[in-house]
Amino acid sequence: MHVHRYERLWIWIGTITMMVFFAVLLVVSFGQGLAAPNHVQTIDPAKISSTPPFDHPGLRKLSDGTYEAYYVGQVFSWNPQSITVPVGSTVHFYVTASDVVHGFLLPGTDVNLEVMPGWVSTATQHFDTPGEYLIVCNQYCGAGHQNMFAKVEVK
Ligand SMILES: [Cu+2]
Repeated sequence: MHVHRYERLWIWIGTITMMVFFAVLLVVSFGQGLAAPNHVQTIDPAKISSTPPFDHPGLRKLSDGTYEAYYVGQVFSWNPQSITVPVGSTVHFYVTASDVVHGFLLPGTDVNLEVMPGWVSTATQHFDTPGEYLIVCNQYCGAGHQNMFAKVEVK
């Protein structure tokens, strides 16, 4: 069967492009460990107030100097309202909701989580710049949605 020169060229360009995309996918998923968020941790939304560590939301310092911050979202507030960490800290955020779907966004950082009742969403952020970082809900959750915010103070 005769395949025209240009057709053969485009078949090769298409094949090589697909191979490059596949290689990028392999490097990003296995080399850099990037993956879609998954439901590693679940929680009964009706029992958050008696399920550690969400029964006492807040900040905990780990032995390696990093921090874990446990947040519970409910209409229309975050618990805790405010945490303070030193400059240069790495904070692992663990966020869940007790009622409806919320969003957990720290503008200017990579932290942007969908927070659903029954699931624990996680993100890690390194804070190199001192200041007050706002946490806002970016999923409309009801009439008081605009009042749903908290802050991270980095000093
Ligand atoms: Cu909201």
